[in-house]
Amino acid sequence: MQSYNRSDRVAHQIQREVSELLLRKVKDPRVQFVTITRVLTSPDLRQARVFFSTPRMSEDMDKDVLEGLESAAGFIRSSLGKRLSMRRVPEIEFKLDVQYEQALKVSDTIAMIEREKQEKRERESKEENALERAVAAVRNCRRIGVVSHVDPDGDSTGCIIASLLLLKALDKEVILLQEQAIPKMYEFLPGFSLLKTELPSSAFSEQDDLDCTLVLDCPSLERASWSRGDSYKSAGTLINIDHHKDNSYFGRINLVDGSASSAAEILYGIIDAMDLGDDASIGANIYTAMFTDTGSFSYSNTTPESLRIAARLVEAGVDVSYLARNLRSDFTMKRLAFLGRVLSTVQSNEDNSIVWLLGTEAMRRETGFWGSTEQFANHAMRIREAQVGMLFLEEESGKYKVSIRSRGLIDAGQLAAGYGGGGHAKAAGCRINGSFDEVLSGMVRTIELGLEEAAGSNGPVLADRS
Ligand SMILES: [Mn+2]
Repeated sequence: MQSYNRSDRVAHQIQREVSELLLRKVKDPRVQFVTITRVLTSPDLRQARVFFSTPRMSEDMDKDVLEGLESAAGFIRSSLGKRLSMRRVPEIEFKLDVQYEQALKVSDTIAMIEREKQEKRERESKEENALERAVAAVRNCRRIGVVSHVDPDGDSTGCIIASLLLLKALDKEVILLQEQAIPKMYEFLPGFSLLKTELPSSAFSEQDDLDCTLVLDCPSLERASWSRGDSYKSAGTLINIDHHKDNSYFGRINLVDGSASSAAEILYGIIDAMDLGDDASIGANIYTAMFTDTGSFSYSNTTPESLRIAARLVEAGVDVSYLARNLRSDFTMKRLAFLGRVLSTVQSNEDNSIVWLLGTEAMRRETGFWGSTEQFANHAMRIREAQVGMLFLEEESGKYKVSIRSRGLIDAGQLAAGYGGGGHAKAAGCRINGSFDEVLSGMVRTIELGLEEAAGSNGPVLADRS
């Protein structure tokens, strides 16, 4: 476990440190504009090959840079020794990164083409007035399909039910193409029963073409939960309603806005254009979708526009406390009892920058709760000073599942990767074997080193575990 990816990590650190030293400490003008592109270390960590790239064009000048680097190597190595706290600092060899220089030229061109394409699509969808076209398409169709993404969440659920209510009101023949069932926790939503009464798509043959289909909250067609395989070929005019920034504009009509809080916020534009913007049942579904995708109107995607729509929905009679109660109060008695045990274990390091919780098998048995502990780790982050929060969940004796949360100074995904896990910068996880005390002290030490390092740098970091 200790040696997992160690040389990668050391290489990464050397890259960062050498870049930093060149930027701040080495005054030689020859190395002024050098970029350290990557570092390879030998498995025994005795040698490090440091690749660099330079914006200068001629080979003569590359030689100049190399000489500059080589004359600074001694200084860099001794500085590394102090900054990395390694017993033995690797020998350093500098090398021009030819691959990188070529890749740079190619990737610049590709990025430029992609950017132009994306801008063109965005322009087109605005120029052709996508909202008007979508409204006309829905108004003129007879049979219409509705689908959202796999693993439906609050946004997809709200969008689907709001669409069903809208289309029923317009007297359309609606086909629910969603393969995966909508989670039962949303059964409090007005219109939830339509999910059962609407004709399931299985009642239709492949030949029953649809006039048009609403594809909701899906960045691409691959993400859609189609119940008929790739039968979207018979799905008619695809109306793509989405807020993912990486949306592929797969629709005939694309109502895509990466700055919208939710797909529901965009769908509301169609609903309002159909004069149903003040319908409280539809509104409850739109509100629920916005509420969940904005973390109860608390994430940075909460815009003036989303709050304006929310205000209109409240005016229309949407009962916000009823919805919030149903969305938030989703615990069973056993789950809450188990959470209580877990919370009572809370501990932290000296300055509360690292906070951890523990759930044991014994607690499971005592409370009879064996279900999901999703979101439990978030409670550690309720300590204001906490930079990193962790939940250690005993899966069997000597085996722990660790959920990690980070405010951003430490890259949680990288930290987890150091232990064979993975995830995102702010939420990640891994599995660890060993005695709890040992596992814990190892991780706390690693994070403390990282936090120390972060205090003197400006990006997320992860300290070496040696
Ligand atoms: Mn969404």
